Amino acid sequence: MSLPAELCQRLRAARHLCVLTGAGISAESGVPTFRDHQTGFWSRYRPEDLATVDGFRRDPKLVSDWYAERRRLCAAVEPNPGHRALVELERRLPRFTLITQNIDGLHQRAGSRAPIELHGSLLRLRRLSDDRVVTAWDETESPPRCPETGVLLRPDVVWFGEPLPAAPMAAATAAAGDCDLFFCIGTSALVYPAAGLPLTASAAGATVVELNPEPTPITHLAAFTLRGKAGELLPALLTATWP
Ligand code: BJW
Repeated sequence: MSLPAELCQRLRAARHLCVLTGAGISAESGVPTFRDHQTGFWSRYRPEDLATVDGFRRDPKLVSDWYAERRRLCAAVEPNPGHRALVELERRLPRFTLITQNIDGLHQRAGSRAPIELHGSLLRLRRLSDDRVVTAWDETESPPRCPETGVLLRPDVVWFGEPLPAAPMAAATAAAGDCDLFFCIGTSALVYPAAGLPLTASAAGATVVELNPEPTPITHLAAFTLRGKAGELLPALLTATWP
């Protein structure tokens, strides 16, 4: 695979690499993306039924079952070479920030140190009544309820119309505004505010690089666009940069 020599040079010299990942980085592990026309979640389900609080209030069992099924799937799959290449980049560069929209925990399982989770995590639930986070519950109960109070538990994720958690969003915005290289990997860049981060980086003077088999609305910002699968492109980029 031939990769731009200038990109390898900028990566080798990077002071701070900031990476934003989306569902595409986990696709090669066997986790469906959201918007793929054949296999994406939104080709089979309506986002307003499964990824809004109104959908949850209407049918908590349907939504809880969908997240329980995703928890089982994610527990059964493994991080792929794309996740692992990011761990290697973290090890090689003086400063590295990983921001993910994914809730699957695969970056952590690959060994990434402190990924910033913008959309929450599959591995936590929280009480619908007061947002208190719960890490242990009866997985056979649907919808699950708080063991102490009996109130409904919802996934600790960010649904449409909900604000992103303040501290992770602030850390992500600060990193995007203070990096010299920004990689946008496996995201359709359609969902805000995460999709605004490459714009923040670009406006602050960073070189934006897109790794995605398909063009996206942020492609025009990218100085380099690598078309292909993250699990192939990232290891190849590592080898080309540090032969
Ligand atoms: C590969 C590959 C391979 C495939 N290798 N690549 C501004 C403008 C317009 C709208 C808005 C706006 N600001 C806010 C909004 C509204 C809304 C929004 O953005 N809507 C748009 C869709 C129009 N945003 C929100 O509602 C957000 N909240 C908010 O703004 O709150 C404001 C507020 C403030 C104060 C009070 C109250 C409110 C919240 C958004 C939450 C998104 N939630 C979800 C579900 C999370 C939990 C879960 O996972 O179940 O997050 S939706 C879903 O989309 C999920 C994802 O994280 C997110 C992004 O998807 P992603 O990761 O990009 O996946 P895909 O499938 O779209 O793309 C995959 C890509 O991979 C593709 O490009 C492929 O080509 C590529 N690919 N194989 C590399 N091997």
